[in-house]
Amino acid sequence: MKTFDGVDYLEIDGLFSEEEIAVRDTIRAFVTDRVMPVIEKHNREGTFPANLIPEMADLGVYGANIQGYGCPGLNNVAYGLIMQELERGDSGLRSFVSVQGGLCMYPILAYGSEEQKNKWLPEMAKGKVIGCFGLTEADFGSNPGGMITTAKKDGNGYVLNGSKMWITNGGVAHIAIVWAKLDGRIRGFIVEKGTPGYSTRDIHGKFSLRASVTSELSFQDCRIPADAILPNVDGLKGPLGCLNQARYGIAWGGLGSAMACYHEALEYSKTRIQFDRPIAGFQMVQEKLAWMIREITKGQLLALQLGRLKDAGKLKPHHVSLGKMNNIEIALKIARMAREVLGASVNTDEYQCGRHMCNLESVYTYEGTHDIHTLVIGEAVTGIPAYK
Ligand code: TGC
Ligand code: FAD
Repeated sequence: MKTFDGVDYLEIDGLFSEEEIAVRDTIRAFVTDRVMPVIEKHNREGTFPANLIPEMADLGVYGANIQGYGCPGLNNVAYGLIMQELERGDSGLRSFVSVQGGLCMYPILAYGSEEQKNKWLPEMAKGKVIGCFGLTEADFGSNPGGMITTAKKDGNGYVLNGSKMWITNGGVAHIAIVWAKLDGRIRGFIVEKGTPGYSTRDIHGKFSLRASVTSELSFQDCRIPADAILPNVDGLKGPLGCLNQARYGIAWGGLGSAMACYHEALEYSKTRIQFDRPIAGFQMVQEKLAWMIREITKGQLLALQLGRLKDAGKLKPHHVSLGKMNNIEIALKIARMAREVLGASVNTDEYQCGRHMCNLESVYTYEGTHDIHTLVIGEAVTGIPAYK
């Protein structure tokens, strides 16, 4: 496989530490050697490359920014660079890792009991236990606070009823972090696969994130033990607190897709001859390439500042919204522009920008749609929430 040199128009590499660069380059090589040779096949067949799960565990990507419990304890910039490199391969791979770390290990770490942390986190870091995160319901996507899945106290435990929709890793997960209303308040529960009354159904026929498992979760009189509840949080701030972690990673991940598409368009334009010259020599193609490199560079600075703020404990949810919103918007536009540069060639999966473009259409929507993040920023600057 061809090596990937990344994109560094403005000597931004000089702003990273040696350790951050080393982590990035390790994951970059893994994606080049292990992901790129197989990803188009998985995308075509609609399968997740499950054989890579233990290899990624060996690289320490699950809960990479968590301290203790068998996790590497990297800083948040190194963690972000891991997300960038994985999404250079495919958004589905980054999704898998974001859900495992940001949406499943994080709530156990932040809201769980010491017993729950010791039981689950080391096994999840090793990739032996896979998680999924059930917040969205068929009728409650942008408005998760309206959820109708319930938990009822019943003797020494709880009974869950309801369903969750569009859940990444659902069908392959050993545990689900499920958000449900207990006496009208949102609470988190760890539900183990195989619990009677808990079932999953994979969603097929997807246009995007085809190399990722997306499922519906159903709970029918599903009885779970008393120690399944996450004891240290209640209310919508519980799941939204997890989303801050995953959205932060997505801000970096989008750059990976954008870089892959920029690279492909640049290389193609230098070798594609029309009117007896490389199309890279035409002003309108150069305008596209210049726009791509401009926006990638701004996106890199944005992601890096988010990471430095996060490491300093100063990152606010509305900062994360800016990163997720901006970097996925530019990545999607870059993928569409790359598609234009490739002409008809983009119609086959010999080239990757069509796959990235389709993936990014979903990334634009999940973890808070582009418009919801616009409203989060609107609220931050005006003080007036405009969601309802
Ligand atoms: P609102 O009244 O504003 O807030 C309720 C409580 O939550 C607190 N809060 C937050 N806490 C932590 N982090 C945040 N980002 C927070 N945003 C709000 C807030 O302070 C309040 O706390 P308290 O103590 O007063 O109770 O809530 P709202 O109902 O008006 O909704 C606000 C809105 C629309 C921004 C929120 O609902 C939202 O973000 N909606 C989007 C839903 C979403 O992002 N879903 C994602 C599902 S998971 C997913 O897509 C995974 S894809 C994974 C992959 O494959 O990579
Ligand atoms: P809706 O909320 O119905 O929104 C439809 C449109 O209306 C959007 O354009 C939206 O911006 C707009 N809109 C809604 N409310 C407002 C408003 N107040 N103001 C202005 N515009 C508004 N969820 C999970 O819980 N776990 C997962 O692992 C997960 N993985 C996913 C994987 C994939 C591949 C996909 C596609 C989705 C996944 N989701 C997951 C669900 C995802 O988070 C939701 O799709 C997303 O939050 C949007 O909800 P919705 O699809 O119901 O759209």
